Amino acid sequence: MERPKIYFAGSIRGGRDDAALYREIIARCNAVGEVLTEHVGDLSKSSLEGTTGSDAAIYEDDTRKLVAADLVIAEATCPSLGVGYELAFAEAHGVPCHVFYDKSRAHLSAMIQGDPYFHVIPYETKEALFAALACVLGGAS
Ligand code: 6IA
Repeated sequence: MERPKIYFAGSIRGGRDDAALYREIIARCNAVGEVLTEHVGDLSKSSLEGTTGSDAAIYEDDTRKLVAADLVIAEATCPSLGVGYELAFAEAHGVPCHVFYDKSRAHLSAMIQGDPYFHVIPYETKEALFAALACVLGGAS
């Protein structure tokens, strides 16, 4: 695949504690492909932006991008209803999903961990995360 379209999923209204980490993951994804969801790593955006009537537009836009994506990279340490929904939606449309989470900080939902469709990648250090991400991206490009 020449420049894969990558849908990055990370918590927004579920909590923005890991937004800086999302930005770093997105930067690495952008080095090999086209990230369709750069806003997820935008530290200047509040989690409540878009609450005044545009949620339907967000849903339409994100589901359209998911169907067009070659793969999903999710960072799921911070629990997020939206990320869980996106993963199930991607599975329903046959889009490969790689789900990273920091096992020293979180227990991943059984609904993700227990679904053999998902490539779940637990990590404990940023170095381990980025090494595993490089393997995934190397296989996708
Ligand atoms: O339930 P959550 O809000 O934590 O869900 C996060 C996931 O849903 C992310 O992976 C996004 O792809 C998607 N999502 C949630 N809110 C937005 C959004 N809000 N814009 C685009 N995708 C969204 C407005 C902009 C925002 C950066 C503040």
